[in-house]
Amino acid sequence: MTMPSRRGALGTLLAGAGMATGVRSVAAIRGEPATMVSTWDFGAAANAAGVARLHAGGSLLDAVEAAGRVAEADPANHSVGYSGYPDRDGRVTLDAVIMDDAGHIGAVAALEDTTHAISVARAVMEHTPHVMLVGEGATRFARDRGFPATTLLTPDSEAAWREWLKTSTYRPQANIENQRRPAAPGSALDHDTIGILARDAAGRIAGGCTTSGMAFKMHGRVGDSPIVGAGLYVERGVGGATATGVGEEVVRIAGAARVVAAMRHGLSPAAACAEAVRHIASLRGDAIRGTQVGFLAMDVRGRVGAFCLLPGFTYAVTGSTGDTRVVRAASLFRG
Ligand code: SD4
Repeated sequence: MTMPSRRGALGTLLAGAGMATGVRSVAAIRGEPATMVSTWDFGAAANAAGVARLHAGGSLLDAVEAAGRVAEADPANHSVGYSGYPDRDGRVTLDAVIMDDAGHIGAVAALEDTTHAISVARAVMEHTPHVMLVGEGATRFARDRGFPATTLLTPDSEAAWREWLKTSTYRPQANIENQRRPAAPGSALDHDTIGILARDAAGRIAGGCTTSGMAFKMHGRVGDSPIVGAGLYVERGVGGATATGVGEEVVRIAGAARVVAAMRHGLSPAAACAEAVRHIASLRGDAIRGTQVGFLAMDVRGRVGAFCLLPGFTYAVTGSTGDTRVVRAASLFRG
């Protein structure tokens, strides 16, 4: 078998990414490098909390955790932490991960009865010899570490689940994350996952991801979000990437690790995200029709880029002075 040369493989990667239209890295907020980025519109509030933590002297991990906790505590946000939509058995199960660029990682999957999954993930990182705890073991660990037991299923999310039971059709809806309806905060349209990347002036980087996963999933299902290399990856000297959307498609290609690898080989954050999205499309063909996957990446210089399968994925970029803007990612398909 002839192996492609290193140069040949990179050439293919670059050519593929270059084909994407409208793929551009967001260089900065008014010329300044980004400090923090998060997925979806609600990433703006999360970034504000994270940057405030940095300004107060917190570490990158402190900033990532603070940002994740904003989404987790938001009762109007039905797929992160409190009031997350349950699985098909009516149980709210949370997945989260946190990592820095020095090889420290912690994650939980299928955590129950605990609002701040990202903090439990950090506790796994800091207080166990392991990198991930799941299910009952994760929940027991959270209690042992003093995280309060909280009922995460609210009347709104329970009502949405009971409505879903009438058909029991599992069909993930694209861009449900941004279709928040203040007038109907229990609606099945109210679902989110937050992926976060933070960077300091020295170019060090950390990230996190927290979610209740796909609404009405099978009990025990774990998506991409808590899996290092799928929902999140950061690498010293290169940058970081995070994913959102249908996690099965992200896990299949080790998505975030793939984006970071492409940046390591010289692609911009936007081109790296586009390359990963194109790979999913070529691998899956018709099977991903109507499916959303979005990648968001930031390199060590503070350049930011994103790309997605379907239009509608947005992300929040915060510069070093604290200015934030929400940017719409370019997509492979028109809809
Ligand atoms: C999952 N990727 O569990 C998550 C869901 C998500 O915005 O990102 N929703 O598959």
